Amino acid sequence: MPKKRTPEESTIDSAAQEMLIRANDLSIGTAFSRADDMAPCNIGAAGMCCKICGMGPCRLTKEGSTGVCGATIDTIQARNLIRAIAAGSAAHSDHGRDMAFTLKAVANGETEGYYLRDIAKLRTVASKYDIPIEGRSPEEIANDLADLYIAQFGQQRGKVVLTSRAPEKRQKIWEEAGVTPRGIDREVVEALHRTHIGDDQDAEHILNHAVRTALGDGWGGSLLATDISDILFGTPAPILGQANLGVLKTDMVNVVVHGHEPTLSEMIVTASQDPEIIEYAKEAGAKGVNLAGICCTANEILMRQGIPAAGNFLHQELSILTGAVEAMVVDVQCIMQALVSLADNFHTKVITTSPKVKIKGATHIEFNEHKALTIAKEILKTAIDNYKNRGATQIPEDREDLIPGFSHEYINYMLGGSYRASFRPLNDAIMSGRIRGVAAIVGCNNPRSSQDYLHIKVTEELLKQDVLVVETGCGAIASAKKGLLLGEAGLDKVGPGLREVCETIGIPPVLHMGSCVDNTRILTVLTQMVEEGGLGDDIDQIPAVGLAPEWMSEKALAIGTYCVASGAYVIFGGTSPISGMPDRVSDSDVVSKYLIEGWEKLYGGKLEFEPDPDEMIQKTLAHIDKKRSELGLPEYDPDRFGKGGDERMLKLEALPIEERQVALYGETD
Ligand code: XCC
Ligand code: SF4
Repeated sequence: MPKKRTPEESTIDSAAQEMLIRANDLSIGTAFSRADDMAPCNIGAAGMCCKICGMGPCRLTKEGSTGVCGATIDTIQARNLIRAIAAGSAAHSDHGRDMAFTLKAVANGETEGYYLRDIAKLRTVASKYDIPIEGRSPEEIANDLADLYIAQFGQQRGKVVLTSRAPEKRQKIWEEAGVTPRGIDREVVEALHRTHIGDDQDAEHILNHAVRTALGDGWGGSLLATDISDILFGTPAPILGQANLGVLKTDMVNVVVHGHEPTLSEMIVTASQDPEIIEYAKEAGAKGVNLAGICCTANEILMRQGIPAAGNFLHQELSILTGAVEAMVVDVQCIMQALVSLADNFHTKVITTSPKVKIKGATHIEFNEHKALTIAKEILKTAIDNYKNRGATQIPEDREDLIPGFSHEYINYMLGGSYRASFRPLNDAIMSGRIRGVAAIVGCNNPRSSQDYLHIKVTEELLKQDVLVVETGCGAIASAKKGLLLGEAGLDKVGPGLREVCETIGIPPVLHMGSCVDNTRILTVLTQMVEEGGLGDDIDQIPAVGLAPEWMSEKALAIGTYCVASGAYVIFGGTSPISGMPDRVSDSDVVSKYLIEGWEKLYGGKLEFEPDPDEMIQKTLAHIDKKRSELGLPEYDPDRFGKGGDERMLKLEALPIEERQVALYGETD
């Protein structure tokens, strides 16, 4: 009999625990209970199964065995991994494609309800590609930018133009390794071609194309998605928000938006504030419409509009379990098919909206940008009409305040002010050792581990060690629910040097930078830190680590890969999809070894799977300290700052810049 975990073992979130008890009482299954019932296939989990042709599936469970075609375990693991990375890149980038088409349509006046909101960003981005901006209307510039971005998908030769935004040295590394992406779609297609039966059968060669594919996502499809989202909906800046199931309201029509693309969710936000809709809700006996987000849709509208987040990935079912949700409106990615049968137990309507995504049994109201506002209102009216069918509800009280919205533009501005916006203070704080280094902690929830546990454990420990943490995706929502995204709330849990920096600038110790597509903001921050000077001349020299403690999606693997290729050390928690046989000696483990040693030699970054959170933390700190020492920075000293450090710093700050630099870092040439 598989072991059934208690609610306390399944999640550290008390709202989730409450809903799991309710699910149990009502005899309703969730991802948590299904994970208990369904042991993962250990052959597939370790990447030892190949099913890409009809001679198989072949399971390579014995040392030295091969598939019917002769494929070795290394080839099979590499092929499985690149296919996952290709799927993840495709998902992100296809989202980017839709954004580019929307931008084009807005520029040509063909949409309803959308505007060019951030003209300054439009001009900044356009000028990176020498698109003329002087004397032209925003629409003309946007039209050119949209054309350029749309062309990146189908481009066959040359290089994806967004890669020119990486540090120069990095671009050369990619050129030399032959992994500069030519066109976003081309690399994904080639990944599929190469892994057809009888094609690329050299694990390292396959994995290098995985890098090229992922770079087309990180420095292509995802980066342009972030650019366009900011142009159309505004570049995020800090705003007060709330997170967890307690944001649902008993006396309002609750509409939960779940998925990824802000084109849908932003329009639903607009429609929910329309007097006609509010009146319609009042006629139905409710006080109005209450919107809440799940997953990255939550992040998109949270950081721009302050719309509350009902929770992260594993909260999608739990929100319906409250009985208080009139409609769950979904678009693409991370939407569990289980929602529809779960919703059958309540009055909740699951509404699919993307032409790409239908779920059997769900209501489909197809969205398109040409009639966006009209469709958004129709969706909300469907939800309001459903209010009268609501039965008994149980909404957990849990709800935390948070401040999201730390775009790279805002970080730049907040550090230096509007006249001298710069990354200098951040670089200085790292160079002096006030901040030991930076950790980007991102990614999903996974019901195979306790929800949020790994994420919070790693985050809290690194904060104590004076590591500044930036977050995106469902990981950011985990920290939000824990109250770590608030200045005051988190600071007593933070090392003394980092605390001083946070207090001086007035920021939380964990910066919420957006959705998963917005991991590109982290790449941009790292690039700007390089350009600011003092931390080496490329991303791999910065004392920084990327972590995805509870990953589950193929997109996470794509993100991890493009971060490694950008120079980062990336650690994934949970299980490794390339672990192979349990008794394998590490020397025969070609694929894992290549992702660590081979990639480090080529890109300065490496990809590791580490299930133990304490090890994750140790490896992160060791890497940060190693990078500090390679840069010749003072060794991290936990007692240097804090009270005593304050006085010293005040004295230092009174000195002229040259003398201050010498006092802090010694003579440099
Ligand atoms: Fe999906 Fe982006 Fe993972 Fe969350 S973190 S479960 S991918 S929603 Ni991206
Ligand atoms: Fe088996 Fe080779 Fe076919 Fe894979 S490609 S299923 S290893 S025969």
